[in-house]
Amino acid sequence: MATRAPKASDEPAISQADFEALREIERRILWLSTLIVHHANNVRPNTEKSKVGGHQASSASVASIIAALYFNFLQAGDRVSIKPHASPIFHAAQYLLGNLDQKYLTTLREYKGLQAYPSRTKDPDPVDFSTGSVGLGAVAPVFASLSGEYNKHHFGSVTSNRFISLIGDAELDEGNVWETVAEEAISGLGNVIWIVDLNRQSLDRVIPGVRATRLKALFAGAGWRVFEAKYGTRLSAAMSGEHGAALRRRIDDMSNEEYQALIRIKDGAELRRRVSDVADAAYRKSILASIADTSDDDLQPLISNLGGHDLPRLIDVLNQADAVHDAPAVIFAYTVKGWGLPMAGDPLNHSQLLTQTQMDALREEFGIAESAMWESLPADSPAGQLCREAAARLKREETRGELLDPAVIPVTLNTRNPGNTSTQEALGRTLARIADEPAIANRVMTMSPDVATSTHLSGWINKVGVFAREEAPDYEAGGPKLLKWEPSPSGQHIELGISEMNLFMALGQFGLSYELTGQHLIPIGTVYDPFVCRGLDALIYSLYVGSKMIFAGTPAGVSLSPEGGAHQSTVTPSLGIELPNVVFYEPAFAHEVDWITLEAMRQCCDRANGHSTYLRLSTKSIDQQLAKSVRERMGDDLLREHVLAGGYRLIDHTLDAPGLDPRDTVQIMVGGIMVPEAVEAARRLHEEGVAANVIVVTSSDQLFNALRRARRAQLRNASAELDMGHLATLLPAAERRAPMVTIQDGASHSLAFLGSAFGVPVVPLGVDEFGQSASRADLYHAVGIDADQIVNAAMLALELPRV
Ligand SMILES: Cc1ncc(C[n+]2csc(CCOP(=O)(O)OP(=O)(O)O)c2C)c(N)n1
Ligand SMILES: [Mg+2]
Repeated sequence: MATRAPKASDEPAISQADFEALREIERRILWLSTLIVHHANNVRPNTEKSKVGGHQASSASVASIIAALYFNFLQAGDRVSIKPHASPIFHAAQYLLGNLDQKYLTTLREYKGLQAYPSRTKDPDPVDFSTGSVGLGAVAPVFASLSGEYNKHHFGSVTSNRFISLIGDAELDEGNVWETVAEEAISGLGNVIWIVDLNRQSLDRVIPGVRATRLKALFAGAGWRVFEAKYGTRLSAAMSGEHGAALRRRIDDMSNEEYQALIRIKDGAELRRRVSDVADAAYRKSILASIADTSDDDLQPLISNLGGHDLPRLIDVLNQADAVHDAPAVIFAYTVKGWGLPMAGDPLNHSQLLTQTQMDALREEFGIAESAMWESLPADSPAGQLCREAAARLKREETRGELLDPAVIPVTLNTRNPGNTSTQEALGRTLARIADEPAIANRVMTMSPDVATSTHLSGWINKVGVFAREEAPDYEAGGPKLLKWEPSPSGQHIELGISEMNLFMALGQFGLSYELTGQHLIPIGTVYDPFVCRGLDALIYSLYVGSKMIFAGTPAGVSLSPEGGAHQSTVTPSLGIELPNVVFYEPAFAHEVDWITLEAMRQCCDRANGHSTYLRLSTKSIDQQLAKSVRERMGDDLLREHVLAGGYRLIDHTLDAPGLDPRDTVQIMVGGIMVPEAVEAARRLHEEGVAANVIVVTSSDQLFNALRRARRAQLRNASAELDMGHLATLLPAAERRAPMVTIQDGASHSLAFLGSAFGVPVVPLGVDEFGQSASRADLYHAVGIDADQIVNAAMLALELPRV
């Protein structure tokens, strides 16, 4: 890892010449970021007349930090997350580095232009981490660093170096930030540096009180190393003078609100009065003495001289943080929101924009000709030279490790399962089988937020071990153990604390480790299905950034009967359908779990077009014999294709109860583990003379996609032949007028769309109320998904008018 020794504190962090060039860059990115936003809002034609937005003040706040990072501190291999509202100034820096064509500078927030917030999938320049939902982008690099550590231990080399987050101070309000800070699994990561842009302002207000001290203590308490760039060189000098201690005490003790008001007072005499406005006469005298040598004109720049805008101070503190190798580091960089702009420090500056007159004045102040206002720095200037040097230093020429070849992943592992088993147990057995196949197992790793054993990962963990950067002593050695918990650098399971947010952030970053660290991993996570919602924002984030991962939500639904409403998920099937970049499966039988898991792994190998996979599983034991006849009838190859495409016909009345009147056909469409009840209902319906079919919906998501694709194709070309894809296979032409009953251990809404494919009535059964503790039979009866009610629903469906 390329790290540099910290400079001795009496040695300047950079030479005077570099400092001046860096100052020039700082001013140019401040100008360009302000202009990018100005152009988007006030110059570009806007036919809708609605606000475009963009954040001049938030960008200005980090002008110095961005300059210090990109044009001095960063090295190739560093991965950086930039706070959402600094997008304009990030792009300005990328432009000076030659990574962004000038034509994009006028496209902020335009279709296919610069995104509102940095986006790794949609921006034209290299963005390492997407940000936007505050708090999430901030922590992503920590989990990316963990994946880098994992990969170093497993594969030897990585393409990543350090993981850096530039975050807004109000991001520290988000609970997910503290879930990460306190996570045991990330302690000891020595290549993580967070820089908090401490401008004491959020969107609406100046953040009350003197919070920084408390925040620093929270980080330190969690084992992070804390640094600060608090006062700039000038203010530090004034505070170190003969009466300086009084000035330091006065500023240190004042609330954020008061400080923020002071730095906006341009009238020197008034500012002097306010700074020295303390009750104690001796104290007041000392404060006045400490600023006696500062003229009125110079007083405001002195009082607002903060470390977060002092380039040498910033570089020095970055180097100090870099020298920490055994813990993550955080730097509190004190800044002014709107720094250098007329709105500096204004509590309401979050969305404020400079007027054209203010823009002209700023351009003149920076000495930029109107004709050159979009220009980069002159190539022959020291600043231009520094840009070139930085660009050369940051150039990425990365050799990645090998991607797992999907061809080596078999279509089945023929995992052996008992006659009665659950889908959750089946996943555990499939993983244990994968562990026996080194060619595919070496890229697979698992993680779980303290529910590894209760989600059946023990068999896998016993074979592959638990990951830790250092071997841990085994205090339980010798005793009989069902689970071997022996952390070592070769382990392939990471256990997280009970934070579903951390699980999905970690899965997301491990699922991007090929791009971020150069080594391919297939991360598989397990989480109790209701708590998918607990980590949902992080899950959405991870899918949005293009991660390829697998997770099992298990156990799911009211089938987890005695556990009660808090543990019974109902809305997750809809999430599975609606979320992009992930395919949702709800299998019924053990062999389906085997097939889906292997297919999910193959999808993780396709970095461009693959997707993540969500398996919604259960602890409900299912008689595997129920699938015997369909396996014989279809053969496993064809059945597997159908399972992956979204469903298959388990019971076909023409085969299972020949002779029934096809005009009395009803389709029982059953999601996952409600199969036994659907089969029982179909048997009874056959006895009543009803031609019931049972169609197992293994993926409502795939079937909805088939419908959606068909309709989109029709929209494009109304005369083209209708292609309902797998839905057409499941519902052959002769049966397309038959009504449907849909059953799901989850909200009934998520399967109700099936009737719309060919326009038939649907009676949707599912769980549309909060659950409670009870036996499975009692609950099924109470919510209306037992065999009796499926039969009733089928009878009703047959009576409903058909158009
Ligand atoms: C999860 C989430 N909630 C709310 C917002 C709306 N929002 C945008 S910026 C902001 C305040 C950001 O303040 P800070 O992080 O201090 O950044 P600054 O603008 O000071 O640079 C808020 C609440 C958001 N982007 N994400
Ligand atoms: Mg802020």
